[in-house]
Amino acid sequence: MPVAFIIGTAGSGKSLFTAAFSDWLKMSKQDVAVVNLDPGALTLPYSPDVDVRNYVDVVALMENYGLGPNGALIMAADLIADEIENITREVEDLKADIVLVDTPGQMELFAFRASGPYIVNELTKESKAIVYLFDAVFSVNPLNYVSNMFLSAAVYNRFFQPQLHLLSKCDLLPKNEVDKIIDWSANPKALEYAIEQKLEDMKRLFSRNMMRAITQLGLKFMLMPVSAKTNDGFINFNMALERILVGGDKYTY
Ligand SMILES: Nc1nc2c(ncn2[C@@H]2O[C@H](COP(=O)(O)OP(=O)(O)OP(=O)(O)O)[C@@H](O)[C@H]2O)c(=O)[nH]1
Ligand SMILES: [Mg+2]
Repeated sequence: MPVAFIIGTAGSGKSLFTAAFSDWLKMSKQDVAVVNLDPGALTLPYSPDVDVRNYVDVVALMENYGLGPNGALIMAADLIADEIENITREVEDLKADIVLVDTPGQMELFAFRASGPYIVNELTKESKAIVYLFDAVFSVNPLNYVSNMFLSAAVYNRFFQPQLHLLSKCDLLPKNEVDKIIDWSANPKALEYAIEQKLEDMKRLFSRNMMRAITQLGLKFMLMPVSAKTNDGFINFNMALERILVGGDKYTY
């Protein structure tokens, strides 16, 4: 079963995108299952088919081990890795044609510790994709944009899976701002120009050298604009995802 992992910095819109895109796929008669991998989620905008909160209880970990919230989340991530066989069986039993996985709020918990890549590898041996969200409001500033490029390059370096990049929450920006950010992602010269225009001194130097380093690595971050409020951009995104996961076919015939 093909699996897409939705990743992004805290609050970048992972859960709402998972909710909206899974609903959209269902409307197109696609057999989709949704997995919540965030042990710290209090409420979710969708009903998960498989939920790691049934395996670990972050509040209990805090109480029983005297941990703070982040220590408990780290412990939870390791416990989830221990339960991966059961979680995988639960996911497989759903026999869905495409699985969307909503990942933990704090991206570093999933991406930068051993358990995340382990979970990604164990959950399916079939095709998978990482979907990395750039928050549109945060990305308006070239400094933030470059920081996010750096983070998504770091995520790629952890998973080495096909990675798609979304500009999330596009409904919150005027169209010309969205177009500008999309242009930065397609055209390094446009980004360099914005860095020269908007940033000064060390921030300019750092941002320029960071973006050049990433560009020289051959990493491409063509952003696709989406909104989980209006479903804008879902058709384009889905075509790209279908190409990666099922060779351009539909998930469900
Ligand atoms: N306008 C608008 N708001 C959005 C969109 N996507 C998410 N939001 C809002 O952004 C906030 C964070 O969204 P979430 O989906 O919880 O983001 P998340 O990445 O799952 O957050 P954590 O798991 O807590 O890191 C919520 O208030 C959402 O309603 C969008 O496409 N448009
Ligand atoms: Mg979330």
